[in-house]
Amino acid sequence: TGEQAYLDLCKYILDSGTKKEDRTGTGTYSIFGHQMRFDLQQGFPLLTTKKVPFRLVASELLWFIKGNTNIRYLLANNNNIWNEWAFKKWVESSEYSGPDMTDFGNRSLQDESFKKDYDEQMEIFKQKVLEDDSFAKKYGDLGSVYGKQWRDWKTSQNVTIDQLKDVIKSIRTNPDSRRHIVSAWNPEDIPNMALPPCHTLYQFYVADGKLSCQLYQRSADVFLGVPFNIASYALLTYLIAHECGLEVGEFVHTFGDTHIYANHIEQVKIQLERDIRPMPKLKINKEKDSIFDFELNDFEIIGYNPHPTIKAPIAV
Ligand code: UFP
Repeated sequence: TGEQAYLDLCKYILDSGTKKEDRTGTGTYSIFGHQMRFDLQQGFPLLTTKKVPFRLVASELLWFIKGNTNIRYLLANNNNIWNEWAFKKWVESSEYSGPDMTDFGNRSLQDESFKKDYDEQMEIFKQKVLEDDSFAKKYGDLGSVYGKQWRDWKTSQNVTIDQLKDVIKSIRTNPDSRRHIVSAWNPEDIPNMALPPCHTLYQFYVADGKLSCQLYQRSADVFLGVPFNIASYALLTYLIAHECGLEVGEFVHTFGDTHIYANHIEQVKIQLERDIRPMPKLKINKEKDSIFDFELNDFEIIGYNPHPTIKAPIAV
């Protein structure tokens, strides 16, 4: 369990994964179906064998919780993790008149002079999203991503479902229920999404005064995505437990296509050489009750002393 389970998964994929082509053209080593468990009573599962940027995890999660789908909120919090998806929509639109940005993800890795143009256009794009309301509305919004499905799921009858509010209510009023589920997988809406949800569905479970959470992740970039995803759902579990007056139990992370990209292999090997350090703790501002009121400075990570960051290219 815990971080060792993560390292064991990496090792298992390197040893036994099947070479498999993928949508991004990068190529992966992949297995299908896996599960890891994290006991949240032991501490906060932020990996220590490389530095995981908690600030980005937390601001993204708050963005989901608020039901916000516009990258303006993320940019205002200095969080750039969703920029490429919004940028893509902008450079493919008829209003864009800068240099050609086709396949910017791969080209900026391979071509120095293209990367300069790309960085410049991205900077212009970010400023416009931050400063120009109507531009932000049109090009900063990612559409039907997590925040929308969690807080504002539209039914065919044009009724809105707030899954997050509902699940908190059901945990409080009927803790033994086996229906504490939030689904981001909305088949009707998939064509409107930049990226169909990777964290597809999650379920809560209450026993012995503790709240546990299980996530089904359909597709997992084990080196870059998963450390982030573990921390994000652990934080969500802490926040909901806090609001419901429960202790934290376990985070159970269940996977579908579990892969390491071919251009992450060397990085994974470096990480596997490192020793696990003590788990940090999470401190939450006890003066706030509702998860809908939390802001970034209501959380603090204590005792985090990770090994250094390991850089790797992201597949877009
Ligand atoms: N991915 C993650 N975690 C995330 C996220 C994306 O691992 O939170 F948003 C990875 C999984 C996969 C890629 O490598 O992003 C999504 O591609 P696809 O939709 O083809 O599965």
